[in-house]
Amino acid sequence: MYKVVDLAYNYNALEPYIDERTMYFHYEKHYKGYLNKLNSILNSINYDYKDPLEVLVTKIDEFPIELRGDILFNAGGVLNHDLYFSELSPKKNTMPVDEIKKAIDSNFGSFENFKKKFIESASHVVGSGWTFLVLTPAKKLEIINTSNQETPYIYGLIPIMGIDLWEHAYYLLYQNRRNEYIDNFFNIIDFNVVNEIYKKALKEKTA
Ligand code: MN3
Repeated sequence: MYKVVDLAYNYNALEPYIDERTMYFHYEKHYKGYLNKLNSILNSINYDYKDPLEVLVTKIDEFPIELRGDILFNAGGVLNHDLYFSELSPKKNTMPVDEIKKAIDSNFGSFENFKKKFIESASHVVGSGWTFLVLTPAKKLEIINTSNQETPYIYGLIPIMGIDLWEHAYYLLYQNRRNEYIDNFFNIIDFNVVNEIYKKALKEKTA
């Protein structure tokens, strides 16, 4: 079975930017919901869990056609939330460091320019979806939006950082003020973690 990634901080640790109730429901109910649903579908077909999840989603045509949509949705939900909950922290490492700093500067000109583009992209998501910073097979950084729980891995892109733009991620605290949630994301993103994810991604072979 695929496993939950532990939360490295308390539900209230990201306040005032994300409140305790939102974190509790988001992690305990939404995230674990995707994971439990995915495992239950895969158990129903006696899947052997041979591949890491980011590989499974690239082999979706090996699964029964009637299950592919639900598998992709829930696997994407798990992958996206594994990233989201790991990349956030109350530690205030909110400025790019080391390799990710160099890469952001060379791909976007400056952190300020990157941040502006990321926020602008996020503001264009309609309905439920995500904005991601991804590493392309050519080792470039790009910003993309995806719908629902679509994971960048299905396009051969490795997600480096991502913001959850589903209402369940912000509505209890922000209601309709999604732009405030997007701006505040930059007060709780941990670039030490993003840097480690980036360095790991550089070593991986993309699809
Ligand atoms: Mn979510």
